[in-house]
Amino acid sequence: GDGSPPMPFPQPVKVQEIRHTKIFINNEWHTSLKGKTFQTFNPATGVKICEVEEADKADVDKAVKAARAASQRGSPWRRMDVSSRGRLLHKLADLMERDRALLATMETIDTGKPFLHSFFIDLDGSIKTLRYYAGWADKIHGKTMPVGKCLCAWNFPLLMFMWKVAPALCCGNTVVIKPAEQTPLTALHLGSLIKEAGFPPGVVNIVPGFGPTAGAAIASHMGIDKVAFTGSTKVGQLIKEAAAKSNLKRVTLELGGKNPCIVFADSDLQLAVEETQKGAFFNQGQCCTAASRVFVEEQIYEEFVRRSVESAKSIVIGDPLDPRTSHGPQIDQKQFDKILELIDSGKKEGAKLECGGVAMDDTGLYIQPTVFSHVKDHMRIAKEEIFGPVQCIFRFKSQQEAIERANSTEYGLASAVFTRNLDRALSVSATLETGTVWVNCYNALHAQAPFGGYKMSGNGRELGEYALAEYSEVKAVTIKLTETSI
Ligand code: TXE
Repeated sequence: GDGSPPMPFPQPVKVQEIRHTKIFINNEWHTSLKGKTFQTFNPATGVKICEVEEADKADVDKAVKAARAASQRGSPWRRMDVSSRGRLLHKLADLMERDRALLATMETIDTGKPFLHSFFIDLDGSIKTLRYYAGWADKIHGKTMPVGKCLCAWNFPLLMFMWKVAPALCCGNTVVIKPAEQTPLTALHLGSLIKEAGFPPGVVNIVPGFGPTAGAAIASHMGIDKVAFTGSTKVGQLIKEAAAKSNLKRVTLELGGKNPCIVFADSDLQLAVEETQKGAFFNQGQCCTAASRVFVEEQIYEEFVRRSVESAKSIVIGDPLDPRTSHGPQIDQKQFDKILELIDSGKKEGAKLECGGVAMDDTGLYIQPTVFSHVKDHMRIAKEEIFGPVQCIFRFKSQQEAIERANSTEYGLASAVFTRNLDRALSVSATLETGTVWVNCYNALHAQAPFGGYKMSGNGRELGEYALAEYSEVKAVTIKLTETSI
């Protein structure tokens, strides 16, 4: 080497006991008013990790009261000057850095995602999002302070928490957040860090619980001004309906996708193979941005499929806490069954199963990375969000045809174009009906760049300067002057 000491490789920590399992309101830990708890499981082993206090409507009411009180005129949060608000967000980021290995371990135990992914992707993204919005706190002018509320998915528990909480706090809001029932642990640990960082009581409240109870109570609550949701399109519709029927609260939705990649014959073939496959299999395929439809120009089709299969077969499946592992289990039995059922439909409808297609035979919810070639647009695997490690490869002849097929879906979250011709990359990007287009790369997400969907992939944008608009009200105060100079 160059003589410098080797970089210490991050290692998971031994988690003896989960310390934070209760409802977090007013910087304090509460038991559920109904006295209920629910269990959270390690999807790699099926073993119960712990019991978590279950929030229901009454607990949500309590959290909303706390959030409302914390944003009253004259409250410490309202009186706090904006630079101090930014410093608090930075302080929270410092604490997350201190507890980074622990948080990454907990995220891995709760979701099954490989430890190094938790450490380098989820933690890195969460901390960067916090710091990005910490920087914005003293650069926003003349906004009022509504109360916000967020509901999160289980595929990126910490990251989704930060994508919502960081811009909301940056704008001076107070929040009530319900993590997904499968993955409450890291959100609850963050509760302890929020208290330690010195946020006033009630600014952030965390209510672990289920969708039809705690989630629905939030969506229809009269005391909540805005709800941000990440999850399925079906539940997104329920939330918008509940918002409309209660107090017309603002809603932003980040929903499913069926994201197309268009690979032209003039692309860097190896790069396209690697990026589209990472896009398909990252997080065991449990990404709203999963590269689930790969359109490949006919001249390079066979070679593209050959290399994709070779690459899929080399993926290291195993214990997500083992740093060598790059592919873990699916989140739960329901998702596992849904994925296998869709794989089966692909076989029946005549797509060619190139590799994978089955579960691993030992314990846990592992599914082998699966590649289908000769997929046709009418098949279910071409239309439905699979949310599992399944790559579908299609063949196309002309640019126009590829664009039309890419756009012929009810979704519009992300897409990608692979070509060495930048002219073509730009003109194809302009025609793709998706909130994000990646050129010669995939899943390139940054705290600075807006993210969100066209069509049924959602409403509104998260991240970047655009997200600030989602967490603030604009007020025009017009003053008639009685004296005019000159
Ligand atoms: O999602 P749900 P599920 C997609 C993916 C997956 C499918 C089902 O295709 O296979 O959705 O997953 C809360 N009112 N995505 O069943 O049900 C729930 O408690 C209010 C895409 O896990 O949408 C949880 O916090 N809230 C996605 C959250 O909604 C309700 C990420 C997500 O659960 C509710 C996850 C209700 N009536 C799944 N019902 C993405 N965009 O990345 C449930 N919830």
